[in-house]
Amino acid sequence: SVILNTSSRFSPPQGVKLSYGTAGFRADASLLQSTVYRVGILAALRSLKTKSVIGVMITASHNQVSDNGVKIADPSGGMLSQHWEPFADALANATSPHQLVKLINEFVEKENIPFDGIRPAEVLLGRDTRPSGDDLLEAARQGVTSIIGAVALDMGILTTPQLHWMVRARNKGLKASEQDYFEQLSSSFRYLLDLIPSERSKLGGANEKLVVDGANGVGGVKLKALEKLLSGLVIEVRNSSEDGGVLNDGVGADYVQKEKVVPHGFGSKDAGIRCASLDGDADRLVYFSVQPESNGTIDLVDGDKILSLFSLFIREQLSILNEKEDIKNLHQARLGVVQTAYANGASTGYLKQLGLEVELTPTGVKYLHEKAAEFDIGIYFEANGHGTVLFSEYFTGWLEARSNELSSGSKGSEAEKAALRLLAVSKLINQAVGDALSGLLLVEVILQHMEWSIHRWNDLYHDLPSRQLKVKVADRTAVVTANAETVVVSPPGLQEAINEETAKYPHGRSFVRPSGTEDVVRVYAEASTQETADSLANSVAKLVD
Ligand code: 16G
Ligand code: ZN
Repeated sequence: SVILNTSSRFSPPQGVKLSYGTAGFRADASLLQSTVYRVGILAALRSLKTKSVIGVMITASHNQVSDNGVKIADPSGGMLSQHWEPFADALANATSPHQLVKLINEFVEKENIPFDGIRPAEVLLGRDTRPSGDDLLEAARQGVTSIIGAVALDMGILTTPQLHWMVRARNKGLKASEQDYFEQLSSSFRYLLDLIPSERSKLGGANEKLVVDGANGVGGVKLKALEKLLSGLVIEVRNSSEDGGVLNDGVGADYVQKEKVVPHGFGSKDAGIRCASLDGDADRLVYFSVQPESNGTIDLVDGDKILSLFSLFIREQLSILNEKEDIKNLHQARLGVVQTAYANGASTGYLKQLGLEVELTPTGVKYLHEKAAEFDIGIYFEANGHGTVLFSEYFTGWLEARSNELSSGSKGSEAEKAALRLLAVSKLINQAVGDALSGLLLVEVILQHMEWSIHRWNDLYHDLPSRQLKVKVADRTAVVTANAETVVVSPPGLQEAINEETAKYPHGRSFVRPSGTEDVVRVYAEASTQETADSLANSVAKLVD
């Protein structure tokens, strides 16, 4: 069985109950040594069980710099199987080394985890720029290597999506270094640029420079490295981690999306320019433009609008494919889009009006990702800017076969170009998890393809005014929801009361849900004006209190 010689060095914090939520474990960094060590153990076991490479990422995303966190990337590069989450909780909360070893042995037996030494566990470790990351990475390394024969590879400072991408690539037997990641993104970006119809001027509004807010984190550093390999796009990065600002402090995608104001380092001098903002670990992306003569107010182009842009472009390529008869063995690809209840009602209306299949899931990437994977092409986005495009293996196989035919001599019809574009999108966009860097490149190339400015893009539809509030309650688990968090089933009577309030407002919509990352109940409301959205949110918040 298992030997844990280092476990006594890390004892869990007293009186803190940790739970592996939508974002893994997250807490003040000083509380996390023992948890991260135990997640290292879990990752090694997961690697043995799946006979694959597993990832451990140390980050607390958009949280303040003193927090940190840890989460696991499964063999596909996606989130840890939900089936193992309760074991993660049990491990993190085990109070003694003895209890820890007992839990592990029981779980190894129950899950039939092979200790035959045929394939040793292998775990890739990454961290963001938080100062606590170094020590926590060491704790993770010790956790992994406490399992006999297990190998931990320190991949250093990375964005979260880079680590997920590497895990996925390793398990597919592909090249998986950071340089390989940069090369795949930059070459598929170049390829998409080259496929822009030549009659288009390539001098449209999207060709001016893009200014990016790096949240004072890892994303800005990596974007600068990536930009060196790019042609056809000029990027200015502000708020990069080496600029000295505080991580996520008045900067970053979460701040910009929630507050709807410019991040530090941006102001009226930037009015009208195309700007983007990454979050602290670069798995979220939003765009914005500074309103002229404003006090820092912005036009926000959020995840819903990125989803809409991707949907339009992909739908266009699919319909070119479907129109042309010269395509042999045409596969009618099923395209689906996935949102959460936070998606602005105007975006859902717009997508449905395009004739797209729109699905709703609960908040949290694992739910959206799972749903999107049911389609040949599944596009998912949370309004907060986390999302990606998933291609089924069947469909990429079909596209690849088409592109091979093309390279073996045929002329390059419109339909073939559409197939090549889709194939390039499947390589540019991170198939493991939402990735601000790959998402940004896809936005940029689509804007150039369409010859659109950020304003033209933002005008696809107009967001309904909305308001988010949070309510501190004694026990947030008392609020239980159903139907992708759109209705409350407990406490009894609450949903009826919400319905009654909502009915008073034209275009009113409101829902409440317990947060997965904070000890609060969140309230969302939208209505036809900002005043009425605010007022609806306030009345619903009172019902929860
Ligand atoms: C986590 C989730 C994010 C979700 C957010 C909601 C992942 C990787 N991240 O950050 O998708 O939007 O939690 O937070 O799943 P909340 O539950 O506090 O509202
Ligand atoms: Zn993040």
